[in-house]
Amino acid sequence: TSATLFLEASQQNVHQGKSTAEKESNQTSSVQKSSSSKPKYQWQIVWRNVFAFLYVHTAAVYGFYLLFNGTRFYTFAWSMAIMVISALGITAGAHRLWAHRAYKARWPLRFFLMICQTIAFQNHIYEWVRDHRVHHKFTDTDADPHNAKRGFFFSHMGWLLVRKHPDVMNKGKTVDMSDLENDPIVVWQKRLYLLLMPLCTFIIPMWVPCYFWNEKPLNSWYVTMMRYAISLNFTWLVNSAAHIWGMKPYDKSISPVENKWVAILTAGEGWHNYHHVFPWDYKAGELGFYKMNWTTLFLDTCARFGLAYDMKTVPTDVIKKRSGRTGDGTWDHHNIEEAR
Ligand code: ST9
Ligand code: ZN
Ligand code: ZN
Repeated sequence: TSATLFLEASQQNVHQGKSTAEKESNQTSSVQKSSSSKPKYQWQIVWRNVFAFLYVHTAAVYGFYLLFNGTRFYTFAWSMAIMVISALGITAGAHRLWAHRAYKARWPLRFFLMICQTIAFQNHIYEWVRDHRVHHKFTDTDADPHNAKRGFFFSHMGWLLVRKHPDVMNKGKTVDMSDLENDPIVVWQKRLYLLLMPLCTFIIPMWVPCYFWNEKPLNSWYVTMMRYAISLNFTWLVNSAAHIWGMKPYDKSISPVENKWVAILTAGEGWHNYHHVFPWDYKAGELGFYKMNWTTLFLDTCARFGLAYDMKTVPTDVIKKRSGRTGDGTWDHHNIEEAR
């Protein structure tokens, strides 16, 4: 009868109301405390990513163990070579070329860097660049995808484990991406990413040791996981450590710092205070210290062969003036190392 229907309906409402309340009370435990003036918003954990990264990191530790227990040396050397190549795809490719347009590249170099970037599995170029441009435009705010104000863990990997803050989407819309939409290599990679990425990141790197020097498939798999986990963590250090520990010779009002260790581990991407002040410099640092910036060495070599051109950089007097005006006083062109 209609009376029972009504009763059932209202009971359902009560039930639904309760479960929503329960959900909310569960979530309040993970409410993010942002600066007191800002309204609180709720984290939404993406469990798929939590489990995926847990697996990658656990498998990486086992891969490390296997390195000393039955893995062939060639397999180790191969995975290190793959790591270096994938790093170039991120530093020279996604970062300096596509995100910042710090130089121009002929199509064979663009194609090579696109493949390298695919090996790194850090999302396709278009998505990587969009997040990165939004990071530069809205650094240290809620619209920054890996806002360093939310602490080491969030800016390191936590931001990949939760849904993005609404500001990232809303303010992110103001970033122009038309140059990438007009680059056929970027568009092609985006379209085929779900096919290309597993091949380039996992299947081919794992198959080569098995086929060419009879590596055990499981050894090859876990060492591949180790290579991927290391390259992710090194990259993430730019967003975490290089926004926390170091000097600010160029602009003391922003969180990015100069961090030598991050530069060493990321092929030259640790000179992050400079990079945020002069993002269009193809060196991503003031000094082309090849020792700690071999991405610059790679790009200079490409330029010598005509594959890269229009390399943008910043004259020292401009840097000097800017440092004098906004730096923390540690800038010194000649003994910048001692100052650190
Ligand atoms: C990874 C990336 O690790 C690492 C980047 C590091 C960058 C470092 C930079 C430093 C310099 C370089 C250093 C190199 C050193 C190399 C050394 C190597 C040895 N703007 O994202 P969705 C909109 S990836 C504008 O799903 P959710 C947009 O409409 C690791 N709009 O948000 C979008 O739709 P569509 C592997 C934006 O649902 C929609 O929102 N990958 C923006 O909140 C939904 O977007 C993974 O683990 C924006 N910025 O999910 C996957 N963003 O795309 C991780 C979004 O259709 N990702 N919109 O246009 C995910 O699972 C999800 O993105 C999520 C957020 C759960 C994190
Ligand atoms: Zn940054
Ligand atoms: Zn950048």
